[in-house]
Amino acid sequence: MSDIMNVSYDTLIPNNVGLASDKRVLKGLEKWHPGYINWWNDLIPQQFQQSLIYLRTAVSVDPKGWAKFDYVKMPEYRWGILLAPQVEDRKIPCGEHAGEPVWQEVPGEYRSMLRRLIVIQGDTEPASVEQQRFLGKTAPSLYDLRNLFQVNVEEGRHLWAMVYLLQKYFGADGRQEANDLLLRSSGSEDAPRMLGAFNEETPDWLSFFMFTYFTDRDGKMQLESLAQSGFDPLSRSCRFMLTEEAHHMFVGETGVGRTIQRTCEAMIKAGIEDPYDIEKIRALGVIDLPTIQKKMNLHYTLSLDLFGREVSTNAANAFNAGIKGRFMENRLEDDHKLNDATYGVCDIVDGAVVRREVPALTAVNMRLRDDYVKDARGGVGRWNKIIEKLGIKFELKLPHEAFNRKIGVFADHLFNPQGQIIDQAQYDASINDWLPSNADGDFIQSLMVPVTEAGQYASWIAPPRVGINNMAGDFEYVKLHDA
Ligand code: BYC
Ligand code: FE
Ligand code: FE
Repeated sequence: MSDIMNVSYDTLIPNNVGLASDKRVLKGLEKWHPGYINWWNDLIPQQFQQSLIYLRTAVSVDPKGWAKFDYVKMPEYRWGILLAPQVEDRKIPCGEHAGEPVWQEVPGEYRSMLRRLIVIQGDTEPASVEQQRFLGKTAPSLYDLRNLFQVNVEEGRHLWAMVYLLQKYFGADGRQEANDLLLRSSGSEDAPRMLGAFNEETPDWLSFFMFTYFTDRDGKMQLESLAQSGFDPLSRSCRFMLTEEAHHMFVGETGVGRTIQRTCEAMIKAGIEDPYDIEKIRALGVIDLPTIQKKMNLHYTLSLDLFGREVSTNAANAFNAGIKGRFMENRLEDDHKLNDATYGVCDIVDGAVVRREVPALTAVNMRLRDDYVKDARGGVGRWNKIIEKLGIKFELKLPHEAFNRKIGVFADHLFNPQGQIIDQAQYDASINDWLPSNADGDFIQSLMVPVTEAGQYASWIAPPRVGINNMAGDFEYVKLHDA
């Protein structure tokens, strides 16, 4: 593997892991490949499989020039297996083995823990593509359609990344897990995806943007933690996945931002000042800000559930083993062992939400969630700037973490978005003001009409400020194949 920067295209599966000379793994992956292609072909509507889409493909792991843009038919996308360059003399960054050389092979005592984390990570990737499978039919522009498919093919590649680790390092049970990743499916009754949020629907484009903002951001946080793993192949795999992840969150942030912008512009043009004048605003063919707030409440809280329980022995074990670190573990300044440290976790005492100190080792999930909340706030601030600049009096706010939760200490009680415990009657009376109702969903659905002319956008969303790869405003991002 002299030249890790360059990707070999001489096998069916592009890679920088020397697959050509690793016959066992190459064979395993070639065996897995048809099932993957079938999964893809069954999932994505046929008309789009034939279309030419302006996609970026990872062709190198050099941060300065890793991607190439070109028209591609999706089934011909080169899903590659790419690891970020090895860091020389890298040490296990945390836990009881902190400071020892990283593992290049699976440490036997942590095998099942490691496999479980890789399988969970792998499971979310195809799940998101399944959740987004119907959106192509209602894309508000060719630009957005291209972005959807870009995200989808890269989530497909992330699945490949985890399948490679399973096949290379986990033998027969790894191959079994790799096969099972194609058997489970989002929302299925018999074989659902593993984590809650990945069995929810992504019914419309506003949900898609919220999902890529909030849920892909959980992906970012989890990948950052797994990039700290003492199991070096996992670390390198996740480090490269993170370079792709940035675009997914960009799609989310700008998508929501453009939606907000269009709403505010339409209100001003029509002389509507009150953001709660919902009927009038909706009649303009845009999504009112309170409904955008409700969508945000939903996707944010679903994503919070993905951090697991506030106090978790699973998380403590993974950290202590050096299998999963904290966010930016290598930049933190403590002993990286957490033997005596404590951390404040959310809890409920006498009906009020409080922070309670617990051993920091058991609070690793809570800490990552705290880091996530900080990270997620940034974009909300930028969305509010758009509203403010256009002169509308309205502020989007992240709801309290206790609201609408299914996992952890908050799951057993009902809360309002301010974080106060409420009873069922209060909840029922207000829930339609806090989460999207069926009527809200129907209204948004009514706006989801496809726009397929280059440079044109649906009524409810503003054009982007810059094109992908600096393309002009009327660039044809997708050459559609007639259905
Ligand atoms: N749903 O001790 P706890 C992405 C289970 S997203 C269902 O807190 P732990 C992407 C839990 O499994 C990133 N079950 O668990 C984004 C456990 O069950 P068992 C995906 C849940 O392990 C967009 C029990 O409850 N990657 O990449 O500390 C598009 C006790 O909980 C849930 C990862 O998540 C839930 N939400 O924490 C595409 C990284 N939460 O084992 C892609 C790998 C908890 O007792 N995963 N449970 O039967 C992990 O690090 C951990 O498994 C979790 C859970 C943080 C998810
Ligand atoms: Fe991903
Ligand atoms: Fe992603």
